Amino acid sequence: MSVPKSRQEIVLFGCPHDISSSYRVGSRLGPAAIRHSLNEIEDYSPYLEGDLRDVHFSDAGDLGLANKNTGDALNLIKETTEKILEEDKIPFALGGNHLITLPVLQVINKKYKNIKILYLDAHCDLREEYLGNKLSHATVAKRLLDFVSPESLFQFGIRSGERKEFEFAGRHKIIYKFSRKSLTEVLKKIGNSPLYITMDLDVFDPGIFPGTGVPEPGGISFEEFIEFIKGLKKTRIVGLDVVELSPPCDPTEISSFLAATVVREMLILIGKRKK
Ligand SMILES: [Mn+2]
Repeated sequence: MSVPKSRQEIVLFGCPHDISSSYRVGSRLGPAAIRHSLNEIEDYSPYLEGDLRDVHFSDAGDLGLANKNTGDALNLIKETTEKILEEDKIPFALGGNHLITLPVLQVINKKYKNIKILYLDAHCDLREEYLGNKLSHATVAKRLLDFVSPESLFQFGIRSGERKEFEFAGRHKIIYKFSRKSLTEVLKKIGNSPLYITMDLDVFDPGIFPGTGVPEPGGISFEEFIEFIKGLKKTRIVGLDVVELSPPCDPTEISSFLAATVVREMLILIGKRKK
């Protein structure tokens, strides 16, 4: 099994796909908005005390998904992830809607056995199908369970879904309270296993992050997010994504700046792993 090295390159790539979004589309514009804001904010993070300029990463740009149907879009995301892994780099996908997580993890799951998934989101995403569709941003967690066991999926920030989804999550102990205490419990279960982080930005409270397709009240604060990722310093992150920024939903651009800050923190978190 390939173990990530401390100076392993992280490759950002945009997946501007939102065809399956159920309500407000626009997350296809997410990657471009994140890049734009990332350019504007400071490189230095006073939270993690690290600098983007010390992180070994590159940006592969956006995949050409604009005219592709869902199947073709997912295949192109898969092929791209395969190439990044072949070069022994860490894929960091920018959404797009949450469905883009599926092809990335399908590929990662083939390379790394015993993959664990941290799933930050407002929504369970545990429906078998949504609006007659098995491949949807509202079913993506369920699709992951087609090839990963429920004991390997850890959801945080969840506050919206059908009764059936919460019952399923309860039976399999998938949902955890958003706190350092729960995270510590989960990190014990994860141990040194390869870890994938999928971050649906709607986990944040819509008061600070209105720029998303399906906002849910009662979300986390930025400070809670920072405390959370500080707890991840010793984990073995092998891939990640940040999804569901929909720039048209927030003309003030506050959401884009928050999303870019999240991406900066994630890059620094991985870049700062002990040498
Ligand atoms: Mn969501």
